[in-house]
Amino acid sequence: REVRIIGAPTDYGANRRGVDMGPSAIRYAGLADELTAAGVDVVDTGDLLVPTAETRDPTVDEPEEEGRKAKFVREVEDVSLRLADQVAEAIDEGGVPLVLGGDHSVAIGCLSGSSRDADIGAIWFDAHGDYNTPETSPSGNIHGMPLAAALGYRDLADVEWANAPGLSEENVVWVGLRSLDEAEREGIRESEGTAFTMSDIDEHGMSEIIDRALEIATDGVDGIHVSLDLDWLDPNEAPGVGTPVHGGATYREAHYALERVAEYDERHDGLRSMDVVEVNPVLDEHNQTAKLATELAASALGKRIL
Ligand code: DIR
Ligand code: MN
Ligand code: MN
Ligand code: MN
Repeated sequence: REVRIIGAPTDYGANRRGVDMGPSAIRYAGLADELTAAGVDVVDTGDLLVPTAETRDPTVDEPEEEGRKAKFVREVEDVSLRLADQVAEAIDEGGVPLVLGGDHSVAIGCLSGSSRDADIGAIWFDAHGDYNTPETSPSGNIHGMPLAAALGYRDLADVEWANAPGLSEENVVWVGLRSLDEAEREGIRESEGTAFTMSDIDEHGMSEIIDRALEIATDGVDGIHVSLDLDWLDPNEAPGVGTPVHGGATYREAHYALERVAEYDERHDGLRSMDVVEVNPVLDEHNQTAKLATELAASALGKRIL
């Protein structure tokens, strides 16, 4: 199978500039070679054209009502629509799209493209829930909203360009949560998705948690989308992210989880699409986080130790 790399160099969704350099940093860290060594055919389609944030006004088209915030919503819409088309096209042509962020708002286009003609589940490897909406978000940053947008949650229900038609909430699994905003926590508690926190991983171990995550995400669907926010890992491993949170997944826990994704894919051909997001080279140490992103992508796509 062909893995199709699609760069999405956005930084509309986050408040730290630099995450738009993620695709370059990840390529520079040797992604194509790493994937080739993992035994897959790699095609790099280059980057989406993304206007520089400084040339845009973040507040244009923000929801009018008081207390609703979604910065750069017009730009995120434009990128999401084009990205969704590319993701859907890659899948149509028999490939697995591997989208390089950029901030986590790129997951909106991934999920909507991946679920265009299929029922999908999603595994969300992230310190954060990304389940805010313009109403609940304290930051107004869309990188904290992609799952809520894809699921059409609350005030995002009518935002059609952001909704992922074939993604059902029962097949959404968060793995490694440790930082939630207040309203977001409520939302996740009430959601039909399944949330595994870092405490769950402490208690049961990554092996059991990833087992359960795969079982839930893949139940009754055509395939899954895997979203990998590098801040899922502990900042000791992945310092180059905009919103680091202590107490994250270790290097081996992360690899193991993604190796299990590859194993599932090998048996069921069920990894439909993947994104690797929030790598910020400006905050990184010697491209360590980008390097880790390439290694983890390779693990998910079939790299084996033996
Ligand atoms: C925060 C941060 N919950 C927000 N979210 C992040 O802005 O909504 N997601 N960093 O990965
Ligand atoms: Mn995220
Ligand atoms: Mn995060
Ligand atoms: Mn147990």
